[in-house]
Amino acid sequence: MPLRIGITCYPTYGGSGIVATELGKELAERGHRVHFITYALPQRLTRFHPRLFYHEVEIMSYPLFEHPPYVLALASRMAEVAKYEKLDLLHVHYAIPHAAAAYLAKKINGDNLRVITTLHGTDITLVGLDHTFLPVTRFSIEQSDGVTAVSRFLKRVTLKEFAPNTDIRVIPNFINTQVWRRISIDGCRGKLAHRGDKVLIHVSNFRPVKRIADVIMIFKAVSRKIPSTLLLVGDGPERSRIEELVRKERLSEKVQFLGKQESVVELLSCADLLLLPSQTESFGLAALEAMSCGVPVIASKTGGLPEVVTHGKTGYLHSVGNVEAMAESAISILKSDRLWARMSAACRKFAVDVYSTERIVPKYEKYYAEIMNR
Ligand code: GMT
Repeated sequence: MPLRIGITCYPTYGGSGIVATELGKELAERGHRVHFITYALPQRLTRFHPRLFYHEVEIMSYPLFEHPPYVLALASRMAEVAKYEKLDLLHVHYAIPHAAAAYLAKKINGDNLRVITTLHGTDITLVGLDHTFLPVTRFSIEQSDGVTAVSRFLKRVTLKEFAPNTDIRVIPNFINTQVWRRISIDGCRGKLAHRGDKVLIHVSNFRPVKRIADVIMIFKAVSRKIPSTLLLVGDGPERSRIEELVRKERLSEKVQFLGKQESVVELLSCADLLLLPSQTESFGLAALEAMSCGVPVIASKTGGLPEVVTHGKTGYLHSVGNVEAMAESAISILKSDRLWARMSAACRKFAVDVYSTERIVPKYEKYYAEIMNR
């Protein structure tokens, strides 16, 4: 049965907003009416669809408000949209502060509205555990009618750290494998790298948790053995520190800072290997995007990454900070065309078979139906 669904997420940064937006688009394709309720237009909400709507959350400024009360503005907008668009459920992505706002909206609307919270990562592993947020985070998770986590790892951590008296369903992230596929782009490598170079790539929001200094040191070791170029895609607080490191290590000729990019598929299509040596990742959407484009991954054996990357088959996993082992694994893939081709094919197959939109989105629909019937 088609539902009327409100979706709230962080619209501009991070994987949780991307997943929420892709989910909303896919649900609209499948006949549901989807209302995004966010403070800015979600990054990936780029085309018109007759069943997709966007409601901006306006935040009033007033001299007394040193910190404008966003949660209240969001809850008010959620309550309004729920009432006038007759929403069946609100699906919020990233618990803080969205689950608390949804709880308020539900109370305003007289409890008929169902609330589903999807946990994405640092809302649990980092921010949510901070004592300034913990009681509200636990409360709003427990008050949600349904809770999902994007990996088995994240479910485990949530149960351990928060011990909420609620069930958590694992519904992993997904990828549109028709869009995220290796495309052939004439001369792309020639424009980005020296002739004959292997191309390594890292895509992130340049936060400390990504350990980009490790990316640089892995690349340094690789480039000593194999002519190669490193593409750094994205931007964030670590950028200038990493630029400094690249200059210090005399790698400027071989490392390209591309900043934020729209066409990541094109860049991945020119790449031979993705480096993702993060401190932690609840899932690692960047790894899945690369794999869907046939790019093997070298990553940390941490968090949910082992649920995405299979050691020895679609890439290699090593303990956090083990730069030497990661560099050795990278070299072993890059120096053998046969191994690369086998891994590249396995990456694509895994993305299609396990994490494609077609596999995962029906799990959300089934879960919605369960929650509506409860
Ligand atoms: O914690 C973040 O980095 C932000 C968060 C987000 O909202 O983008 O990322 C998390 O959610 C992604 C989508 O589910 C996951 O792919 C990332 O692994 C996860 N990040 C971390 O756990 C560090």
